[in-house]
Amino acid sequence: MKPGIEWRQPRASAETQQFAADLHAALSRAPKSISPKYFYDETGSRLFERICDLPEYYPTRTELALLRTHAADMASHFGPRAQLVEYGAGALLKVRLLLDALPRESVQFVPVDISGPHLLAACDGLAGDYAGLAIQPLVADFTRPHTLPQCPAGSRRIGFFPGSSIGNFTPAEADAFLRLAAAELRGGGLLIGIDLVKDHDVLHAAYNDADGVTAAFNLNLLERARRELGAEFPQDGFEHLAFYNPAYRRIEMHLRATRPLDLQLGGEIYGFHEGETLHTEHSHKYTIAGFQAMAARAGFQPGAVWTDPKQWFALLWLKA
Ligand code: AVI
Repeated sequence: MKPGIEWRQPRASAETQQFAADLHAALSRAPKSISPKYFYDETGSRLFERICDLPEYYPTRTELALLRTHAADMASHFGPRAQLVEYGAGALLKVRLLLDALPRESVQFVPVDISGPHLLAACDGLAGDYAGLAIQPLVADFTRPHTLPQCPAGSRRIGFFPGSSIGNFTPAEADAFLRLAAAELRGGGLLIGIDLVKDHDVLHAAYNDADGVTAAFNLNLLERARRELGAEFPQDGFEHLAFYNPAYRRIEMHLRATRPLDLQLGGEIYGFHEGETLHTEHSHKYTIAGFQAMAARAGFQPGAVWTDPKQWFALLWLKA
């Protein structure tokens, strides 16, 4: 290094700093638990895409089939012109099925996602395939107060929240999101995907696939901490645990210590006893009536419901 040139440690991104702070907090509380949003780094997002294609993981396939079959019927609830707001937009694949059912000039599409680079790349792809579609991406955390682009004159604001991602919220977070959405969609409505209560074996298999992709997805959270934050813990110190908790109607995912061990993070040491877990995700399953009641408390009026013959998944129209 040349004399006089100071070498500085590159500054961690804001997201990495937040991950570090949240992981310290997660490991300090009893029982230990962290937000599932930290699953989704590059590796985690790729693993999630693989999960969506697994034979055991029915939600993606079932929701796509519902959208393919009923998109025109769903779109008929939107009114003649729509500002279509997709919450947590991601790869923008499912919305294409809705867009295909709408006259292009009648829609302004507003995908909202916290990850700017991914959102803009997905918008480029969409713009290439849907020439003439008005797209106004918004980089924001949609669970927090944000300002949507003004709704074009004569249009209704329609929300789209597929994937049963709401199931990963705590009940308080789900309620807060629905209230926020009901307020900003007033006069329009929300089309939302929810995963339904069903046979426990089907649920268990969906989160314990034979190829271990869900296990890798879960374990990646701590591997990410190793890569990004320099966390240290024994290589085979944790194992994937996923089970249905009927009292809360949710799948719980945990990382379970295989033996007594220490996890070192930024100068702190966090002890785990054998079998102790870090709770990484809950995935709530709903009844249609139960979800509609929750939505009604938040300010929506329940409307049409589309579900598959086995009633494993549903898309709900909620009038705001
Ligand atoms: C994104 N979310 C709706 C998925 C779910 O089913 O709760 C995340 C997931 N976790 C394990 N497998 C898939």
